[in-house]
Amino acid sequence: MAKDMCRVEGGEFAMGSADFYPEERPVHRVSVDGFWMDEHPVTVAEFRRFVKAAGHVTVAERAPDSADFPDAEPDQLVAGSLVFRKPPGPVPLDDVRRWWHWVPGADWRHPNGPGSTLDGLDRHPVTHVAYDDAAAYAAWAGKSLPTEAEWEFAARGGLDGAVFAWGDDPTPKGRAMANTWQGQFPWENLRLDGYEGTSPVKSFPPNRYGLYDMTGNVWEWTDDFFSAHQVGEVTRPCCVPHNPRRATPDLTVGADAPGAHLPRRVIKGGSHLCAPNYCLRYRPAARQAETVDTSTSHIGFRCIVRDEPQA
Ligand SMILES: [Ca+2]
Ligand SMILES: [Ca+2]
Ligand SMILES: [Cu+2]
Repeated sequence: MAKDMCRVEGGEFAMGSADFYPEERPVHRVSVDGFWMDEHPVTVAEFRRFVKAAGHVTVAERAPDSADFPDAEPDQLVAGSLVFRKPPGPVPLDDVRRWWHWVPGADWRHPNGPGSTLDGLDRHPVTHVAYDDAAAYAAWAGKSLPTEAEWEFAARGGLDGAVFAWGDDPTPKGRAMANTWQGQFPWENLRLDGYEGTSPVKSFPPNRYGLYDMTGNVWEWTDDFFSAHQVGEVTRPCCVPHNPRRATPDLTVGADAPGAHLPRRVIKGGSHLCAPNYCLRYRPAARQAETVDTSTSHIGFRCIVRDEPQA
């Protein structure tokens, strides 16, 4: 198969978790077919090759359409992206705008905003990519974005029911197993894992399928629309749902938030900004809704190649 991909044999697993956030419930059996998966998130260097070859312009590099944001002032309709900025001291955790800033001119080439560069970041995951950018890359590469079930099955690496991609101990033998946040989010980053922001891919051990950075480093887009609870749950033990999907948007999710009319997809795996005091989401079961046109400094993606259906 293509280089830098890992084989994930099909199988059945317990999807979700009963022990953390409500959107991960209920735990239910799911099966998936086999596939190949990128061994690490798509890097800056890989994304640059795609942009050069395909001439792709990312969502963050285009001014938002006024039709999508009828209430916005014209000077707000400029290209940009969401950048995390560490506040100087403790802040209440009830408003993400205390650390997420919409920065005009931030995009994959300028991950920290205008003036920032990609120097030294070639092997870091690409960031500031919206769902359409990830999907365009996948199509160009002859690959696909994983469904949520495929992503979670791969992240678990065969450790059915474990809390983390490597087992139940957050730091086995004191070792950091993923790039997350240690200290009090969002102001105190102790960097016990060695990294303040994103890290070069493969800086932490792979899971048992040979996949790196599944949890932590950057969140990863999946192809599924978000629903408030796990989809495909069945109560009859005879019927394990096969790669259950949500293929149509649920517009009731986030209906009271800005951009409520925009569909939301599932992102998986948490990021370098996940800290136990705020967001313990560097786990295979963790899931979050993200509006499809959103790009940030902590979301990237990876692709899969499904087996040809047998005739
Ligand atoms: Ca870190
Ligand atoms: Ca990840
Ligand atoms: Cu998080």
